[in-house]
Amino acid sequence: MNRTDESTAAGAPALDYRSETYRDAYSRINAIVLEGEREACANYLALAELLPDHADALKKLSAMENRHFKGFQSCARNLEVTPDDEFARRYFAGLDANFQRAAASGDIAACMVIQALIIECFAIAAYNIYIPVADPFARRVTEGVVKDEYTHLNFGQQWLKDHFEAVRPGIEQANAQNLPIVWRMLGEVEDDAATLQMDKEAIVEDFLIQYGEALSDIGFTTRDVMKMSARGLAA
Ligand code: Y39
Ligand code: FE
Ligand code: FE
Ligand code: FE
Repeated sequence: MNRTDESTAAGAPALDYRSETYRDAYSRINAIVLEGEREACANYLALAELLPDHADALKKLSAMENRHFKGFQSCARNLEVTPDDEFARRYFAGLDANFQRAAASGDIAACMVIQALIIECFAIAAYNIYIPVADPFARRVTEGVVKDEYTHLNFGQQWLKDHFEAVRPGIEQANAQNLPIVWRMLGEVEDDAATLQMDKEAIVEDFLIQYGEALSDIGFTTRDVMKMSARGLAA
């Protein structure tokens, strides 16, 4: 390996956060994050409507997502990047349509699986892998955000656990329908993520740890967790 003193401990070349290449990839990854945060903000408000008993807590989660959105907007401004919102809307269209359909039919379990389990685990995995390679400004922002995302995951996890017997088939169905979409989404931005020195396999691994821990806490057996996590993984 031809390492210079500008390379990192792992041997990867030093990132030039200001380069055209980095900022071009960032215009898509940051836009995805912004679209995700925007939708998460709306999704928790939709859940507040569906769960009046938890409305106050859910509105607080929604407000946190709105702060995340603003934080990541400042990360783009800091690097003078214009997020590719068009790309991001298309990117999230499948998951968003499934959430909207579930919300419209009052399927709270599916809403919880899509937003609070799958999307939150996706966020946690992506942010954990991003933090060590982020520019110093974005690193501070993301460190604050990822703590909140664990709170969001825990909220959905607790609700699904409290209703496990009733919602078990709904969780399995929502998992089967939405997990393959997430694996596809990850594949779609693999190259842009690599430009940011975010390794796809590392994101998958972190996702599987968070998601598996959540499912087993909710009440699934190890065998269930394995089956459910593998849905669409190799596709
Ligand atoms: O709960 C939340 O805040 C989640 C909406 C945010 C998800 C952000 C998705 C990030 C995907 C980045 C992909 C990098 C490879
Ligand atoms: Fe968030
Ligand atoms: Fe969140
Ligand atoms: Fe946990």
